[in-house]
Amino acid sequence: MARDEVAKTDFRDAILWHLTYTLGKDPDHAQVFDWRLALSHAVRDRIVDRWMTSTRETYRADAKRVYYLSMEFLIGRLLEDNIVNLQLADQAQAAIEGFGLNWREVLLDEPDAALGNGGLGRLAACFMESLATLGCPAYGYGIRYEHGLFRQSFVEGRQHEAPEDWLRQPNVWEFERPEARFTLGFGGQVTVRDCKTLWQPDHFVQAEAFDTPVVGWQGRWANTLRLWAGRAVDPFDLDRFNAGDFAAAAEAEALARTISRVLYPEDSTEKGKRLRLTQEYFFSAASIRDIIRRFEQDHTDLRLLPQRVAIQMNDTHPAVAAPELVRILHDERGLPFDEAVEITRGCVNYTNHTLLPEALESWDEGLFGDLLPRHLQIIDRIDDQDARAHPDRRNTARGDGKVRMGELSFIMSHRVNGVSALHTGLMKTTVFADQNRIWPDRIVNETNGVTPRRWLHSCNPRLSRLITDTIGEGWTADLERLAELAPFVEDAGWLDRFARVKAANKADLCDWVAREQGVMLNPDALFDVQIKRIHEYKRQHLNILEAIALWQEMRAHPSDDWTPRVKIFGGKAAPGYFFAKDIIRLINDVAAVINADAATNGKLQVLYLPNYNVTLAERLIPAADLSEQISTAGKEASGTGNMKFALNGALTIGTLDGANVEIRDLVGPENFFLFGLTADEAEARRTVPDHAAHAVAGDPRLSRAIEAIRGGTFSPGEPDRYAGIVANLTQADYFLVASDFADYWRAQREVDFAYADRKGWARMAALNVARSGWFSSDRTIRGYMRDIWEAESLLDQ
Ligand code: F55
Repeated sequence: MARDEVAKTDFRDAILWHLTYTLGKDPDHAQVFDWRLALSHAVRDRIVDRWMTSTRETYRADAKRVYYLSMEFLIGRLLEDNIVNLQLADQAQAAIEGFGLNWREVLLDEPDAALGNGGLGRLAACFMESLATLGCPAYGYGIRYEHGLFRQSFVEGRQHEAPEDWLRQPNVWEFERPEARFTLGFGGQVTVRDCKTLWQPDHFVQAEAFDTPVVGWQGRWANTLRLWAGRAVDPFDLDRFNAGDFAAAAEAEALARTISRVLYPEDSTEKGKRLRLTQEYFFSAASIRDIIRRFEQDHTDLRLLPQRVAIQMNDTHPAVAAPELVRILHDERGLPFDEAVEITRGCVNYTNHTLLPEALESWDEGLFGDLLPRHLQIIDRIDDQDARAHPDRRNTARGDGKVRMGELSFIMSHRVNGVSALHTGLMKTTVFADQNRIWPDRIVNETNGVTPRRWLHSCNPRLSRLITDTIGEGWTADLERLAELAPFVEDAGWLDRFARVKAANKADLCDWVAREQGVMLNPDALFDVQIKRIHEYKRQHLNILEAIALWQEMRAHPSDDWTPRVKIFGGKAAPGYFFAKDIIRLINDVAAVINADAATNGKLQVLYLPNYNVTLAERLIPAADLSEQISTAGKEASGTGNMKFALNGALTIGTLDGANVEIRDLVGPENFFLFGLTADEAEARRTVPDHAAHAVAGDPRLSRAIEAIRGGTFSPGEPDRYAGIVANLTQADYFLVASDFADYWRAQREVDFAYADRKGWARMAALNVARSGWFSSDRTIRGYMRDIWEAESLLDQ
C-alpha cells in the first residue's frame, strides 16, 4: 500500500472509531450530525500533538509571549479551517464520501461560533490564525458566551432577533479546564491598614477556562484560545434545597453564569450597562491572573514582566486589565506604585477601532466605583500624576463624573495603534491629538489584514486552484506572491479561465439562493454586494436610494441598454438601533416592489439575505463582482470586508475611507471606482447650512427617489412609514448621503459601462487579486510583532 493509502485508511478508521467509541453511535444509524462530530474528533486528534509541542517549545525557548485580550472572537466554523491547515482535505473528503455522505453538507453542519459583532471580532479571529501560522507564541483571551450574536430573520421585512444557541450541541474543539479557575471579587470596601491598601470585595465569582487550539497553516504551530466561563464559588446551597427552596438553592450558580451568558449585540453605541462592565472586568482580571501565574512558573522577578509579556487590548473593552495589573503588582505583591505602573505600561498596548464619539467607552464613576472601588482609586492616582506632569493636558481619563476608557488605555499603553493609514492619521489629529503631542512616538499604524487561508484558499477553491495552477504552491503563506499573476492578465486564455471561475461561483450562489429563498437570480447580471453591520455611517441607505433611482430610470427609459444588476444586502442591526432597523425594512420593502415589477424583470433585482454571518460571507464574497465600501469618509476605521472582496476578484466602489485608500493605492486607481467627499471635505460640508436640502434640490434623481419613499411607493397605505429616514436625509444628514449621491450615481454608471466589456472587467478583477497580497493578516501580525510587541517567531522561516 502506498503511504497515501495508509493515511487514508487510518483516517477512515479514526472516524469510525470515534463514531463508535466517543459518540456511541452505530454507523448504520448515524446522521450527518454524528459523522460531523466523529470527523471533528479525528481531526482534533491530529492537532493535539502539535499543540503540545508548540507549548513545550514556548516554555523551552522562554520566549516573549503575546496575549491578545478581546471581548470578541468571531470565529465562524472551525472544522474546515482545521482540516485545511492540517492539509487533511483530500483524505478527509475521500473518507467522508466513502461513507456515502456529501462533503459540503458535513462541513456545513457545524454551527458558526458567532462570539463577535463584526469587524473587530473577526479581526481577532484572523489574528489568531496568523499568529499560529507565523509561530508566534500567543494566547487569545476572551469570553465563552453561551449565546453568540442573535439570529436574524425578517418578519414582514422587519428584523426579528432570536437567541443564538451554538453550545446546545457539543463543541468538539474546546477542552474544559476545571482546574484552571480564578476567583474574582466585585464591589465591597477599600481599607488601609499598616500603610497597605486592601480591597475587600463583597461578592465573588469564578472564571473557568475553556481552551481551543488554533492551528496555523500546514500545522507547524498551534496556539491556545482561552475563553472564560462564569461559575459560582459555591454552586449549590444544600441548606436552602433541604428547606424546600429549590430555585434559591441554585441561584448563585445562575447569577455567576449570567456573566458569560450573552454577547452584547451593540457594535457602535456605548450603553454603560453594569453587566457589561462586569463582563469586561471578569475576563480581563482572569486573564491577568493567568498571565502572572504562567510568568511565575519560571521567573521570580516581576520587574522582568515587560521582557516576557506583551498584552494587546482589542479596543478599550479590556482596558481595566491595566489597573488590575497595577493593583496586583502594588497592593498584592508590594512593588512601589510608580514601578507597578511602569511595569504595566511596559506590557500593555491598545488598538483603537473607532473614532465615532458615541462608541468611545466611558463609565459613570458611581457605577464603576461601586463595582471596582480600588480600580477607581488607582485610575485616579495615575491620571492625577499624569495631569501634574503635563499641566497643559486636556483629555484626562477622569473628570465630569466619568471614567474614560480610551484615555485610560492610552496613558497605560506602551504603543497605541490605529487600523489603517487614514484612521491612524485621524487619531493623531482628532481624538488623541492632545496625547499625541505629549507622547509623539506612542501612536503607530498597523493596517488590518485577513487570513488568506479562510478568505481565499477555503472559501474560493476554484480561484485557489487557478492560482496554484498558474504560480504554483506557496502563495497561501506568502500572499504577496499573488503579484506573479499580473503578467497573465494579458493572456486571453488565462483571463477566460479567470472569468469562468467567477461565473461558476455565481452559478453556485444562484443555486443556493433558489433553494433557500426561492428566488431566481439572473446569473449574467452584475452581482453588487454590501455585507456588513447596518449603520448610518456605512450608508446602506445610499445604496438603496441608488437602487430606487436606477429602477425609476429603467422604467423611464425601457429601451436603453441597461447593464443587468443584482443588488445583494446582508447585515444585522443592533436591536436598539431603530434607524438601522428602519433601513433594513426599507431595503426589504424596496426589494419586494422592484422584484415584482415586470418592467425591470431580469434587469434589476434586490435581495436581502437574512442572518448574515461568517459562513454567508464565505458564500457571497467569491461570487461578488462589485464590493460596496461606501462609508462617509473619516468614519470607517479600516474595514476588512473590503480586503476580502478585492482578494476574491470583486472590484470596489468606494469612498476614500479606512483601508479603501490603501486598497486603491495598491490595485491602481484605474481598477477602483472612487466617488464621494474626502474626510476633510466631509467635515467642511457639515458646516454648510442646509447642505442636505441643497443636495436633494440639486439632483432630480435623488429627489424622485426620496419622493417615492415619501409617497408610499414602497409602503402602500402607510406613506409615513419612512418619515424618519426622509426627514433625516433632507434635513440633518450628518452622514452626507445626499451630498454624495450624485457622485455615487456617476460612479455606478461607470461600473455599468465597465461591466459591459466583460474582458476588460475580468482584467481589472484579476489585477485586484494580483495586487491584494499585502492585505494578508500575516503581514499585519508581522507588523505588530516588530513595532509593538518585540516578539519573535519560534518557527524556522
Ligand atoms: C463592538 C462592541 C463595542 Cl462596545 C464597540 C464596537 C464593536 C465593534 O464590533 N467594532 C468594530 O467592529 N469595529 C470595526 O473594527 C474593524 C477591525 O479593526 C474595522 O475594520 C472597522 O472599520 C471597525 O468599524
